[in-house]
Amino acid sequence: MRHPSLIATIPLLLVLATGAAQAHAMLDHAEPRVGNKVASPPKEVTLWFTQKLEPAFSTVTVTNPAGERVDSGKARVSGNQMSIPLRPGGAGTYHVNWHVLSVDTHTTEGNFTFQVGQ
Ligand SMILES: [Cu+2]
Repeated sequence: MRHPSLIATIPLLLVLATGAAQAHAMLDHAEPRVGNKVASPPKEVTLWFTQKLEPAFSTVTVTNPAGERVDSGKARVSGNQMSIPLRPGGAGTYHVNWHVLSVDTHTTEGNFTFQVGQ
């Protein structure tokens, strides 16, 4: 009966795999800062990640308070940094959605908001 010891090994492997997964590119910080309020609409949004990104498979979209896309559609990726120009979109809550492929070949995605107004 060797099965019980084999089964006992599987949870350990899962724990090790999860530990490795934490090396994925996660959002480290952003400008405008996550959840923050800025006085006027920013000209671009910049995101910094915990790992270098693959430019061809990393995207970010930004919508204004009316739900309209205000990003240029063309993100610039340099190392662990991704920026995208914005056109003005009024006051209120902006939504940023990002989807990136890191150099370790894992994809991650997430979103955050920032506020524009006085
Ligand atoms: Cu990873």
